[in-house]
Amino acid sequence: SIRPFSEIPGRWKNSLGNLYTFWKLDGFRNIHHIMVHNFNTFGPIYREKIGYYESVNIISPEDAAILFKAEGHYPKRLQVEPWISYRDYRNRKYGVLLKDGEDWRSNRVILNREVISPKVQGNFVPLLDEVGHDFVARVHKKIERSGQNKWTTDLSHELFKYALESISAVLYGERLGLLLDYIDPEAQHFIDCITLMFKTTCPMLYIPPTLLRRLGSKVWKDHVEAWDGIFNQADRCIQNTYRQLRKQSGTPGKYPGVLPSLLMLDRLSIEEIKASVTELMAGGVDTTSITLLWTLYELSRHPDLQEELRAEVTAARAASQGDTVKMLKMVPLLKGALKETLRLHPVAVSLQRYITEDIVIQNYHIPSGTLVQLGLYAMGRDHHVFPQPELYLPSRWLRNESHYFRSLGFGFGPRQCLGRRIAETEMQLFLIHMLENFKIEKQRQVEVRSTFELILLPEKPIVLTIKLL
Ligand code: HEM
Ligand code: 2DC
Repeated sequence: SIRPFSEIPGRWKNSLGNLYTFWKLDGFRNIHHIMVHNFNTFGPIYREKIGYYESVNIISPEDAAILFKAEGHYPKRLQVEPWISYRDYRNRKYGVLLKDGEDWRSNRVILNREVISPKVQGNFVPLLDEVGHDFVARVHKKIERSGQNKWTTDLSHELFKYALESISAVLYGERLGLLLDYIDPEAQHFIDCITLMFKTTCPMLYIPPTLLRRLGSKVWKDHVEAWDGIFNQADRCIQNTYRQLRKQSGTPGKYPGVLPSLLMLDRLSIEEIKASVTELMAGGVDTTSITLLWTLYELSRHPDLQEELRAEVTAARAASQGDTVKMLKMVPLLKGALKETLRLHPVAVSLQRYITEDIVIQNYHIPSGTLVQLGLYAMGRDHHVFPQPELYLPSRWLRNESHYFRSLGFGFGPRQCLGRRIAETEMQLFLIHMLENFKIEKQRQVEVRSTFELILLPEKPIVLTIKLL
């Protein structure tokens, strides 16, 4: 018989005590490891309450399927409270990231057409391909200057610039020029603000930001400063595009970018467009750059795999005869590598939904309205779900092993990542260009773990050596 909600195992009775233990364990930065530990202790389902934040946690793909079937017509994930507080504080509109209900859906449907529908990918490819070219040219220059046929570096800063250049090209149809020698201080400030914004979000997931605000705490002030920097920079870019559009200075026939398309479509208000475009710009930097960094790290640790991927890319280049869109359809192992990176190093530690109907998971009754979290990091490393989970094996995504609810790095369904198509295209093109030009090698055998700064990041710098082929 089905067991009641109150019998789900876990520590959910003393929320303040849990917050204290969590804090002592440095839980803010280790949430992913704590989740793995909890699944090991309690099994495939547990309940938890830390501070004001209560949830049921699950780990298996079959349970994820039940969860997403109960997400309803307006899927709602955990609200990141400090992000909401900032918008309210500064009187700024929510974009698609923070909206809910019909308001979310009506905006999302319009954005989908311009950002994630298969028909727009072809528009993004030439823009992103050019950025990929420029990145390679920049690395060539760095190698030349080193006088050693190689360049050893922590690539993260270069990757942040690559990602910002890419997302800006797609959003505004224009190049910022971040891959040139001159470093634009405004762009660098924007990048720093995003990092600070993510970092200062973490403690406020568990302590109400409105309380921290009244206490005049540093973390709230830093958070406000970070978002102010993000919005100011995005406003400048948006104003710029808007002015140019009014002057009608676009080239006929050329894809103008996401923002001009939205403005010309005229189905969202300017304020709504601004809010969502700012979210796309801010969401487009750390996510793809860190995933690429992890991928290069894995390639450096697996030289044979790197050769195999290079062979796939070379063959696809030859067979596609200059048609880059076609080429992207001929690199399944490369796509497997990106899935494998997100399995071991997901950007999001969990996926969450408030369920809109009663469900039964692991034979426990869960009432409608409950926040249910799928432990994405824990699932990716669970040997019940992935045989030999510790191995980086892109080919596991080609074999007919079950992929049922296993590839969830971008989330699921109508509320999945809006930037998914851009992110995938950008990352595939980056890797294609890198593999065609360079060999990636590692320093020593170092195992790098993840740390939670709202998104999961490498706990220490990853130093790689890039060599001419
Ligand atoms: C939402 C992952 C890149 C913008 C999400 C979600 C995940 C995710 C897991 C939540 C989905 C859900 O709840 O089902 C990733 C990963 C990325 C990436 C792994 C890259 C490797 C990007 C980029 C952008 C972006 C490049 C912007 C261009 C967004 C937005 C949402 C979102 C706006 C909220 C969508 C909504 O609520 O309707 N992302 N993301 N992401 N992402 Fe991404
Ligand atoms: C963080 O417990 C851990 O894609 C929390 O591009 C639950 C949670 C809720 C929402 C998740 C967040 C986690 C991680 C970062 C995500 C976010 C939704 C969107 C966001 C996954 C798992 C992200 C990085 C967006 C950010 C866009 C923003 C900068 C404008």
